[in-house]
Amino acid sequence: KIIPDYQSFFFPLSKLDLSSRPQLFDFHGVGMIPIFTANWENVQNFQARPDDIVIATYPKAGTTWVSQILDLLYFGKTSPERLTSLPIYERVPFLEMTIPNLVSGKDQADKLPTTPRLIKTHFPVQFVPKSFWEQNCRMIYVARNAKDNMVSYYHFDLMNNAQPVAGDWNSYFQRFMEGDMVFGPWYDHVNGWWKKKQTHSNIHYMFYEDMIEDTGREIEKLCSFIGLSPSAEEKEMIKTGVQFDNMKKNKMTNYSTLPVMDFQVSPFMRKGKVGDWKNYFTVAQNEEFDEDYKRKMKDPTLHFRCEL
Ligand code: PPS
Repeated sequence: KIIPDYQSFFFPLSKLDLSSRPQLFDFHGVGMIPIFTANWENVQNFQARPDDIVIATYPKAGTTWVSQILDLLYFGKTSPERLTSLPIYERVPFLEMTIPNLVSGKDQADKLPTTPRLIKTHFPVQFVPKSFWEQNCRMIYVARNAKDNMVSYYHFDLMNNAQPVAGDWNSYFQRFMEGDMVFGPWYDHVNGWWKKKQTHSNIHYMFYEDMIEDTGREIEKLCSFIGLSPSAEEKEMIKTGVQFDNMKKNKMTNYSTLPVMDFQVSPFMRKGKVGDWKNYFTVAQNEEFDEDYKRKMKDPTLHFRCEL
């Protein structure tokens, strides 16, 4: 195991003690918390390899889902034991995650024995270490409509004791629109990566809603982007393996091994749906959100679906 102490480190945080929650602070214009900035220099100096694959998302947009798909595509046949014995956060290190006295995401990524190395980040595009661009690495960005993304992030902030206090829904709703979130405003994140994609052909920009609509089709597109041609049987197995209910049951993908998350409050694999925002947004909030959204999202080529 690469990080044997991960769980024991988080154990003290596992009690619901809101006073120990981190405070959001401004970091180069982006809301951050110390566990994502403490190793900044080392993370920025990360030495990428040309075959590294970056999985980038705004938090709660489908990182774990796409990570599991890629891990299955690359290693499902050759080292299936990896998928059944290592949790997703060890197979796909979280680059900027840095916990004092523990191996950092950057060191974990350095030591990954696989080729390619699958590396997760929630960085807005301007924070991506330059070596990834110099090496022309493939990057897979997953975006999710803002309303569902907000609801998912709210539940995550309620249950994850390593995140800032979520507060009540109404204040969270305002904060999301203001962009006072860990990893900054959703709006800047999805737009920043979308713009970068126009000049960087090695970015594959995916949408959570498309994956829900037709997972098989999106796996096909991923395969052609990374240049893999799995058999029809393999693709079928992957599609089944990554269905929401199967990933929710799977201890290696459902984060139940991290006590920092209090599943009594909300599970990591919560609903996995498009349109759950309708259960949280009031009619007035929806109107306010749509008005504000129009002002912020000016690029007509970037289109999200809030329902299917
Ligand atoms: S994190 O913490 O940022 O890495 O979270 P992330 O994995 O990006 O997003 C978590 C949300 O994705 C949903 N999810 C899935 N939906 C459908 N199918 C599958 N297989 C799947 N796996 C994860 C997960 O349930 C979270 O969304 P919500 O809306 O909260 O359920």
